[in-house]
Amino acid sequence: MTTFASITSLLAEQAIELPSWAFGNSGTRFKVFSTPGTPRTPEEKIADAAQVNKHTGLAPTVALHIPWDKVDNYAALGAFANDHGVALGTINSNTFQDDDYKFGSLTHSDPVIRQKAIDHHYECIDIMDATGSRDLKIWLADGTNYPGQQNLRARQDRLADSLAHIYARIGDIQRLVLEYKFFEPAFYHTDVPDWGTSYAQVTALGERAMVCLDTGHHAPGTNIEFIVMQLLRLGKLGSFDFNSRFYADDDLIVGAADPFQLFRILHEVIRGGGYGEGSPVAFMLDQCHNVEDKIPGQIRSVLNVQEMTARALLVDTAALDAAQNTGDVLGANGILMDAFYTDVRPVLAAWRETRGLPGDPMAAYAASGYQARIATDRVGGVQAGWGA
Ligand code: PSV
Ligand code: MN
Repeated sequence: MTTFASITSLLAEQAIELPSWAFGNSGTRFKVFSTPGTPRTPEEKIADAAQVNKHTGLAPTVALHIPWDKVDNYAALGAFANDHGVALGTINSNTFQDDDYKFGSLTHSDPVIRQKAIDHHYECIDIMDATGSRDLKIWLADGTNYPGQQNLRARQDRLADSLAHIYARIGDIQRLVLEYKFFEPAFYHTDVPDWGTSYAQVTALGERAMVCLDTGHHAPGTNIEFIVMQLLRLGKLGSFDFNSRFYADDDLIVGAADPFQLFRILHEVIRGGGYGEGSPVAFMLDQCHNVEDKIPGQIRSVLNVQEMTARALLVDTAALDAAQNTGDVLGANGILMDAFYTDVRPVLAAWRETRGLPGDPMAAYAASGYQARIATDRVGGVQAGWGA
């Protein structure tokens, strides 16, 4: 039996990157609700993200989305983040909100528009140089709605060519991570629909190009942990965008819809060497808080990841190997379920306190008065929202 004491040093290594856009307003195509205290600037988003780290010790970096988080001076923004106890992380490009990209960006048939999309990525790499960010994350909305609308193969070839230009600009200690999504906003086909396509494209680029797995980007019923295992096995799992879904790309709090799936994913991550400080796998959240308060929504999210990581670390792997190798079907399943059903919340709370953190970060944040303070202080200006 694995004990909690034996996993705390690994738990202490956990770092989960927060998305700046989680702190802005978001919604559906039907309505975006505003929330008192919503940040108006990238600095205010970073200040809010720092609250999550302050109460949990789990979220030392913040990902930016360009142009949503455009500022004049990125080095100054990085210094601002440092002053708040966090650092800037992944830079996300955005080629999905400009009229020129109606029929595609990196895959577009018009070389002028394709170059514009490539240039946007060059700009993102310049920002990475200024912020010290390691990862450029690319998600493309490129795709089509109708059979016959476009030449699928030509688009794939143009994508490979565009990515090669971007990759050539990536610095020695930087990486390109390519995210896949099986549909939306395009409904007939997307140009990077699945892990296999992302894998094929990044493998052609080189070793500093990896796959990003967004847990919300799969068809219902997909065995995501199998994909995790395979990408780790191939050495190409670069990062996660964690969130949870009931139906499509719901972007809900990770672990809320299906905690068991999160546990299974983390079990494969740990087994495959994807966990811990030396691992190439970056844990990130990609979520939107449409009706709940955003800062506690992010605190809940990182705690969910921590709780399922602890349970996955508690799996008795020696016993599991033995059961698996002797064909003990129910024994093996039982060993996994024993870990999954272990309530780690009390021991995690006590352990947090030994590290100078609040045992109950949700309660500590609620008691801090920060939410009321930002609601009072942040009056006027334009609240950040999805796309702003
Ligand atoms: C696309 O659905 C996505 O998952 C990509 O990661 C984007 O950058 C992010 O959402 C923005 O909402
Ligand atoms: Mn994502």
